[in-house]
Amino acid sequence: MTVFGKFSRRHFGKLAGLSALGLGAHPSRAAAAAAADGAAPASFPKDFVWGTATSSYQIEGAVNEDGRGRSIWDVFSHTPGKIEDNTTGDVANDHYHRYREDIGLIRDIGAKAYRFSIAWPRVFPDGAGKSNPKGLDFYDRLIDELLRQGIVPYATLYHWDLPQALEDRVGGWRSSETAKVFGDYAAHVAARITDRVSSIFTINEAGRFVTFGYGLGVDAPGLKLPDAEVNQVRHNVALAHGLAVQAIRAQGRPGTRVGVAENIATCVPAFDTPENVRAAETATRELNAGFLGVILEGKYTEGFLRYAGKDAPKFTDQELKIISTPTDFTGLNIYAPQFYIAASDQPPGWSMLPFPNSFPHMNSEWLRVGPETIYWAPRLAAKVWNVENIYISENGTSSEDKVHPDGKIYDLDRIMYLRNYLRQLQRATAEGVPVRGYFLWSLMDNFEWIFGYGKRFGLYHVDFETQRRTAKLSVAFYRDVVARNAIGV
Ligand code: BGP
Repeated sequence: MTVFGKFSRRHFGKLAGLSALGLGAHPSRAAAAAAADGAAPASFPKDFVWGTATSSYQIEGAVNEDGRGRSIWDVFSHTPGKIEDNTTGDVANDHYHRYREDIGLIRDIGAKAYRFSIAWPRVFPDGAGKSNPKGLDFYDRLIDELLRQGIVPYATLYHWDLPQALEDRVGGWRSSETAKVFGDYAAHVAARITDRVSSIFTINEAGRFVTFGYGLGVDAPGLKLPDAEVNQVRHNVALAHGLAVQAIRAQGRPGTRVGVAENIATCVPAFDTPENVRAAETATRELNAGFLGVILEGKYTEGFLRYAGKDAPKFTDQELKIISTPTDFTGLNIYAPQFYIAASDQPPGWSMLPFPNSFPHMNSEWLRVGPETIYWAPRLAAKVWNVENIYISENGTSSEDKVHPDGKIYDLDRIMYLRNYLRQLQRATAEGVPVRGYFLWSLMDNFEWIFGYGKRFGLYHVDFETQRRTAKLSVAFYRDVVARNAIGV
């Protein structure tokens, strides 16, 4: 009998009991075990960046001010039948005029970072050529005010508001000309703001706007193109990203950091076995091969090209080089589990399991609840592409958010969602997954694309009649997380 054999079940029970009290075994493991139960506070790494996020068309309004050109979302939202509640972003949160007050809301949360986007048609009303001298003035004011209030700006260059002029002239993202002029726009912005902004996201959620805008016709510009053209659109967007990275390196202040913000196709192991985890890794690589993969690997996977067949995008080696210009970080927008993956004996070695109808979702039907998604997505991305700096560039939920007779908004479902997702994010950081920061979508209710004002994602409630902002209960929740850099008590 070995010495280990002498340990009886009782001994084990005793050790387990001691560690549950935090007295025995390995102290940090005991804390981790308790944390997993939702009991003990679980800290995020020192210097973890806490922020909130918004985008230009969703909040700015002022669509006809200071020389702004039209975007594809102006045209789309004004087309009858496209937006659920027949609204537009014409006024939205009137943030163009109320940005000072809105930055005060961020400060009141205690968040030290803010991710906003720049409207390309404010800067180049025709998409290219002559810049609008007043175009970047607003962002100068915004950035200066953020810095004055102690908040670090993170700028996004493209959050879907393509200049309509480019759509009309060259077919928008259908043409590589749009990628080229996006590079020029990136250079122009970088030269102006990188003395004060050191982190820039190029493109937000290509995965969404390419498929929904150009394939399914649901988002602007509302096209239903055949697969070959959709694949070409996605390739052009990836090229735009690469050209922007190079332009920022050339025109920006040395040390400016740049990366993409993508709604990675989220693959979650159906349950945690080594086989399912390996299957989820392979699925993550293949299902993201058309955008994130080509950016991070410099090539389309064989699986992607085989699956696309004659519809595969046309590209050159030179383009692949540009697309995969090294970046400094990778932004992942994480809301819901998209695919539960299991290992399979059949090629390609993994399968997607069907969702039961009873799978729970939040107030937005597409927003299935799967807190573990925010653990697996960065972990798998780090493993598959070896990325070193990950930001959760968006995470959050809609909620019905009715104002209670006492004037308050008790968004307990949002708090439930955030509490569970942040637990899983903490688990990722504690295990060494290199997540450096988190941007909660969104700072305030806003124009939620095809849902208009019908879906509320904000930490702050907005009364769109009066433009009054009111903190929801989740502001108190998030403020506490940020202040303690931890989740749980
Ligand atoms: C992300 C977008 C955000 C935001 C959020 C909510 O995809 O980057 O801009 O809108 O989703 O989505 P939706 O309004 O479609 O419900």
